[in-house]
Amino acid sequence: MSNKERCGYVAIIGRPNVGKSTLLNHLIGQKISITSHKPQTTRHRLLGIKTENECQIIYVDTPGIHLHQANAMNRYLNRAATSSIEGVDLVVWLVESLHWTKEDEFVLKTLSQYSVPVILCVNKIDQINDKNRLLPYLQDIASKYKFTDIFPISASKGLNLPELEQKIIDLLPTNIHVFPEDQLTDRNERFLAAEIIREKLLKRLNAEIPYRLTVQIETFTEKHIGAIIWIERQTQKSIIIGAKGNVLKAVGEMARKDIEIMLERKIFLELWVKVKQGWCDDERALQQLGYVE
Ligand SMILES: Nc1nc2c(ncn2[C@@H]2O[C@H](COP(=O)(O)OP(=O)(O)OP(=O)(O)O)[C@@H](O)[C@H]2O)c(=O)[nH]1
Ligand SMILES: [Mg+2]
Repeated sequence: MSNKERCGYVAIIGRPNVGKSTLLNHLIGQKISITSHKPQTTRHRLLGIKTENECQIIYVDTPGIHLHQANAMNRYLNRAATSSIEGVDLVVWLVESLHWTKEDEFVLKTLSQYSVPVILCVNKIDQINDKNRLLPYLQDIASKYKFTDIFPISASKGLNLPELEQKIIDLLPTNIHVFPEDQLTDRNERFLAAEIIREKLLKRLNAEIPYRLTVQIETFTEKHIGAIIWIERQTQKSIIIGAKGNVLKAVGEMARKDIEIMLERKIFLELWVKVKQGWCDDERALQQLGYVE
């Protein structure tokens, strides 16, 4: 090991929809984690790795920590998020500017059970018209915890992200690199393809349905990817397929284009919709469908 080599794990934590995955993608400089305007988009812990010169930052994207733990899936999401805090070198905690909620309070309570340093990022500052409102908000949050630092940022616009990254680099421990320098994530193409399909379903479908489905890759060859969209009830099927199959067709086309960009080759994408009764609240079904820590 070169004596200057540095490496550390940085967990990105926060309630759903605050912009964690958007931040991870921007910091890595490539889209790895799916994003959407709906809460509970991220369901699995996922690493985004950035190696530059002597420094390797291993970002950990996590599901949003939330209060309403209605079913086994919700509990899995919270477990996956909170267990990601254990053993990391640093936490980046995201909140949304001017929107403090009970879930943020819950995240704060969770974080205070660990002794890990926490950088607070107040995201979506691009949305604030009256910038004078930001300072009192920052002062109020700053008084809640002993933060290592506080950054007002915009994850989607890239505001203050170089400064945030520099701070993270400054805090990295001396360590040998865990991953080869060209590796961007710990997840394979099969996983990422399933996520891309789920992202398009989140974009295309309204209300509750996206929370009640999951995507499982059945076939993954050079030219052909086949995936099952598992739903909870027969009645959800017609919504996902749409009139004359238009919804499923649109989802398939959008997903195929993104998967082709990721794989850098043409593929044939086939989607099926199948029912697995009540899978969201069934621990065994969850495990079978890849929700394993
Ligand atoms: N205006 C604005 N929107 C943002 C910013 N960062 C993220 N968003 C939007 O916020 C929404 C949620 O972003 P995600 O990155 O999916 O949020 P998340 O925290 O990963 O959400 P979960 O995975 O559900 O916990 C998306 O519509 C993003 O485009 C930002 O800096 N400014
Ligand atoms: Mg996310």
